[in-house]
Amino acid sequence: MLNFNRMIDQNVLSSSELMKMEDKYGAHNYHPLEVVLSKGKGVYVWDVEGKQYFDFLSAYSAVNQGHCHPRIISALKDQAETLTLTSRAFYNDILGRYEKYMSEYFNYDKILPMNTGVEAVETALKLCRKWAYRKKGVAENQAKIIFASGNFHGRTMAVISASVDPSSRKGFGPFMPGYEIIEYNNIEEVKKAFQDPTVSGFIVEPIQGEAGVVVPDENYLSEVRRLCTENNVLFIADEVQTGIARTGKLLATCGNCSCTNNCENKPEVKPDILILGKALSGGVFPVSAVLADDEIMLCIQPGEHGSTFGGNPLACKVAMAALDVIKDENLSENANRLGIIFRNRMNGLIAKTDLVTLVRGKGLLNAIVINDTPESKTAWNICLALRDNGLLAKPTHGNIIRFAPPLVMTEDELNECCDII
Ligand code: IF1
Repeated sequence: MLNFNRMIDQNVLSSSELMKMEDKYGAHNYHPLEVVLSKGKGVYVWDVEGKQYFDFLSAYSAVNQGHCHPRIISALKDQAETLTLTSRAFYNDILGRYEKYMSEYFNYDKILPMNTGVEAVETALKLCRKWAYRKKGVAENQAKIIFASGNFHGRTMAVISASVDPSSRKGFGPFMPGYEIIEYNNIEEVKKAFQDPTVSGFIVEPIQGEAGVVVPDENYLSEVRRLCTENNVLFIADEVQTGIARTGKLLATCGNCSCTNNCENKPEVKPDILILGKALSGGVFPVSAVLADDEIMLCIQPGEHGSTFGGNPLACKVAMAALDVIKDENLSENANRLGIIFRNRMNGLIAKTDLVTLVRGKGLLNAIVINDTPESKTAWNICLALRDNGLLAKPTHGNIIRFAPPLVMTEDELNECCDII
């Protein structure tokens, strides 16, 4: 059908014409894989020439519910024709409902709604500093926040100040003071860092996405939780990528949220501040959120933080539909079950070839490590070959390929993807 359109509509541009247009008129802040997408539905995307692919990246885990999920799209359409934005200068009839929905869904007193993941991370960092001065009693401007090396929390100045990745940080100085960076998945370093009484928060990804899907030891997060409680330090979980069922549970920290997964919830792992984004909207609209209980959340008073689009009615309706889909379609269980199948299939592959040395991940957030140097083009070339065989994925750092399909995938579709890989 798409090819037919091309014959009759002269305005249709080819992939190469469109890539040239982006190159000429767009900033060169990305180096995309050479494929030009024009349609998405469920686990599939199509390029402008009409070729179909499995999407094995899910827009970096933003389309967990699959591309253009009908329930989310109809929520978008309905609200878009009614009221899209009031600003927070006035109340509206959607925000309160959304705030109640989110507080009950994730079991926190309150939510502060934002738009992008990094805005939610910044909001969490500001909340942590406010709490340090108003509740913990740290001297003004002395609050310290601990980050884990290998972290990725977004691209703003305050956040890249904590990055150890030269491509995120080099040439953007001077950097934000008041940070300390410790080794990820090293509980001794947490203990040491917490000796400093000005330390007020520890922000950490339950699984490090951009670092190459690095899964910490089984007891790492519960130990972090225990040490944060003991030392009066806020446990800040960045679940922008790992949240919303991606790792086989509603949250990778599996706080005692209201999900019906009856997974072995360890209430003691519940973060003090929870950061969500990406799939919170099913990839339909930028929606992010920070959740916390009153003792922390009320440290920000009227006029001390905000955003033009934060909590807009359109975003709220889309997010509620996106979370309904997660629950109604049991996407956490599906991700958990398919993730086990996927890793078994990859381990079968590893046994047969020395090109792949390792598969790691949880749920449907996985990565394989290619047996070559990070500087080599091998992982990139493998992704080009995957593309030519109908599956889209992209390397993270050099020799690591992340695999993160939409959570609505069926077992047959997953096996078909494993056959392609
Ligand atoms: C890019 C990947 C990178 C995130 C976590 C906050 C944010 C992200 C754990 C900020 C965003 C995106 C950004 C995008 C590529 C992608 C990414 F890991 F997901 F693949 F970069 F690490 N916390 N991750 O992963 O959210 O402001 O982007 O909405 O910047 O290239 P954002």
